[in-house]
Amino acid sequence: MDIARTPSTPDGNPELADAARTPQEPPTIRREDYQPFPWTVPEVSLDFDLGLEATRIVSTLKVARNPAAEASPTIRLNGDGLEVVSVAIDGEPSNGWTMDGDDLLLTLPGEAHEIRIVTEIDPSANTQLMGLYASDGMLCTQCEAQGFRRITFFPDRPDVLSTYRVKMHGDAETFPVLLCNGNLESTGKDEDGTHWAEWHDPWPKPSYLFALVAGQLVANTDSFTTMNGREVTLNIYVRDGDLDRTGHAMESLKKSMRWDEETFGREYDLDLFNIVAVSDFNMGAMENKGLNVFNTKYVLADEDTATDGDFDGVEGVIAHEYFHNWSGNRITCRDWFQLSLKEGFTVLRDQLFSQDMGSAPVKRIEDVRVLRGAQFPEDSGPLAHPIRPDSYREISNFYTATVYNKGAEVIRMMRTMCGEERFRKGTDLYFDRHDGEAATCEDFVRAIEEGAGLDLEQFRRWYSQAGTPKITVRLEHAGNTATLHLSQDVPATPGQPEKQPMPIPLKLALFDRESKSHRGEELIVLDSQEASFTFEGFAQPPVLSINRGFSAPVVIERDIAQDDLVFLAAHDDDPFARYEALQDLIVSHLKQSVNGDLADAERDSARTAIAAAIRAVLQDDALDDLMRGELLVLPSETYLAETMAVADPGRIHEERQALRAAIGATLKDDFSALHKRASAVPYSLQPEARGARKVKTQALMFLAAGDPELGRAMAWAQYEAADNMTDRQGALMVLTGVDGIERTNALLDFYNRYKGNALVVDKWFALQAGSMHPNTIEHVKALAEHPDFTMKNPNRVRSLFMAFAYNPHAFHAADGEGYRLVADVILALDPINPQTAARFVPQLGKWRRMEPKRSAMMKEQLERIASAPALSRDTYEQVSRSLG
Ligand code: 0A1
Ligand code: ZN
Repeated sequence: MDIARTPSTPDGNPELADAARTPQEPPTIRREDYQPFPWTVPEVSLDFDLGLEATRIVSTLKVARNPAAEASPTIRLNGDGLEVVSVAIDGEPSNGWTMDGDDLLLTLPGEAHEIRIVTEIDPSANTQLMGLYASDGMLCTQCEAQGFRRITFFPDRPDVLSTYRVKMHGDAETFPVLLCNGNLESTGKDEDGTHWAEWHDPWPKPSYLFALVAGQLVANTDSFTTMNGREVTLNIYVRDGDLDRTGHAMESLKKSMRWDEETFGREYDLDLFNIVAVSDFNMGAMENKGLNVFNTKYVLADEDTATDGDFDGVEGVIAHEYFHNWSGNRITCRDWFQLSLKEGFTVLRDQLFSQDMGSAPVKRIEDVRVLRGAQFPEDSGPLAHPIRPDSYREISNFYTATVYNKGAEVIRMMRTMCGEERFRKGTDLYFDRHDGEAATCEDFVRAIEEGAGLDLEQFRRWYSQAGTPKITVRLEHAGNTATLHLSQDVPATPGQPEKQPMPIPLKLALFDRESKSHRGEELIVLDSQEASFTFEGFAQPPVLSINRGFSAPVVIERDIAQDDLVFLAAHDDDPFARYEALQDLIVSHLKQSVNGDLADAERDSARTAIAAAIRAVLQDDALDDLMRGELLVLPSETYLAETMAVADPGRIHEERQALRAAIGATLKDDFSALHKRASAVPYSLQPEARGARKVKTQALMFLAAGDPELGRAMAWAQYEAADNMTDRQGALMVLTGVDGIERTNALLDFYNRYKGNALVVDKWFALQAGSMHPNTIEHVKALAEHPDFTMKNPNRVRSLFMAFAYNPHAFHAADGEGYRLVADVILALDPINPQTAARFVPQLGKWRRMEPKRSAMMKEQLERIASAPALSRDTYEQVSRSLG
């Protein structure tokens, strides 16, 4: 069955016809235009006759007029690429329907009716992976945000909540396992080799939380007893052969369930919780009620195939999706502008969980690194938007680091201002007051305000204003008084030329230079454009440690001496502030050297100071290796570019590499000793062993930069000795950056060793595309022709091309070849998977902040994409905003 809704394109290209083509400008949806839906749909019953190439859906909707909305006799049921097979109203076949674009319109005379609609779709032709699609011989769904309308006609908006009864029929051999939301009520066999299962979900939900899975799957089954004694069966479904890699996911799930009870008082509410891993998935995972669907990447892990980072990814994403059961499912969003209501809050919840499961300071630093690497550039570029956007053309484009990660930071600030206990009172009130509702960000803020007893009047600006505030900090000292002068500037962003001051909670401490201690941490809130704060009793000028724990998601511009940064890098008792001091030391040096502001002697002395600070980190016995490893991470090229008004990626790359080489050469003995010590620690998942693995590869990177010959030999030795993926991948990462027989041999060995394992083959592609090797572009072009490469699998596309697009030295090649390549990828991928294609656009969208030559070449590629004949709504929106 064809799911095309537009006629074939003139050249007859079926792929172009298949995806959501937009011959003209797609409309803009505005937050201010929200209207409640005129009808309620209390009950939905779906009957699926499943087939990989043809699935027939009979949908029966009980509808009634919505007393809370303006009455309308017309009901608009959204569709996307659907054709009507038949419609019946109150049991009578009806021809009284019309189409408006993709939507089905019906006129209903009475107060309540029953609508029955039959549709038929071809899941195997669904390359967008939205709606019902075939993946690896099984059927699965993805309905957030607007995928349900690709299955059947429905008011596909999050404020229409219904209970679902679903009957699934399918061939018993092709689909031995039949899963849906809620509880399994009955099963049966038919004589023709088909069987069926009937599921009922008692919790009213919006259509985006609907899910169905059918296929050949096996389960890791376990159970969890909730705080009130409810016994919950837990299943993690995977392909046969993957079962022995599900243990970590199951442990993570049980930990998440316990933690949400203990920390937020949230208990699970069904007798069954199912997770299914699928290999074709646009995102990380999806929180469908009682049936979470996961990208295999966030389920499967064992020591041979997953790195320590992968293990953390599994734990964090399992927790995130599970936590959505309350922050997302029990309380959902009124409309998609409120996305951060569920995503910002759930990211905060998963971050706090991971902090509690491992090292809290290390987790905080990692989260800030993600924010700075992904969200800060978004907030300072053409795609900047508030955490609660005001308009969109395609909602898929707003699953962003701003909505997710800055959204989490905004709620974290509330928590910082009122403290954990009062914050819990606020969230209790929120969950209590809005349970079962489709709520707004304003509802959340009001609940925290009332429950926690916090005045958030001015704080609401964090929801409406985009842009990262810049705080200028100057500390003055006279007599016994230290005076802190602060000012804030919230930069103009698209559509928001003028900004109001935001409340900025800043944790700070003033250090005494002699005793290397302070009198206690204070929290101040800067809520005006400028303010001064005085601190008495300082006979000597203290050293200021500010934005401790990254208490506010802002840029700090501090007027501070290099010696004071060295002091903080060695003595600050706040791990984040210590990390920050070392980063600042390095960033300020690299900015000067990139600009060519340094004479040779100045450069040498700065490098010496940095090397000394790093040696102190290597020698500090009070540090654990996990934290040591964090402190050794050099600021990324992307972050460095972000700190500059106009960036020259070529110079940034050269100077950063030169600094790494200088540190590696100066500290060769220290790093060699560290590598040796760390290599002696046997494999385990305990923090000490994980820390050892982290510093081992860090040491290798510095050594290889300082002495490539030695680095190559050590990396090869680490590769050969590896008994786990963390060490093996770390060594291979270093080897991919340098020429030589070791590189060739290691890449060949790695591929042959893991060629049947898609997730590890993804790593093989990503390591080469993300490599420091000067010929990375040629390697990527050759890899695109590799038999294992396909544009149809998002993980594979990301492993090759996303890794390339986010590899600054390769993407920003001086001749513009990287930009051409990424534009080609966007154009080729757009007809297949527009959501994934559009995710490449922001890299080219950085053109305004690049040096003139690169800027012009990036813009030219955006214009080339813009002029393509039939772009998807997704790509159209991102390209036009990027050029606008
Ligand atoms: N709600 C999910 C994210 C998600 C969004 C859209 C998707 O469609 C392709 C898939 C997943 C989460 O936050 O985990
Ligand atoms: Zn989420």
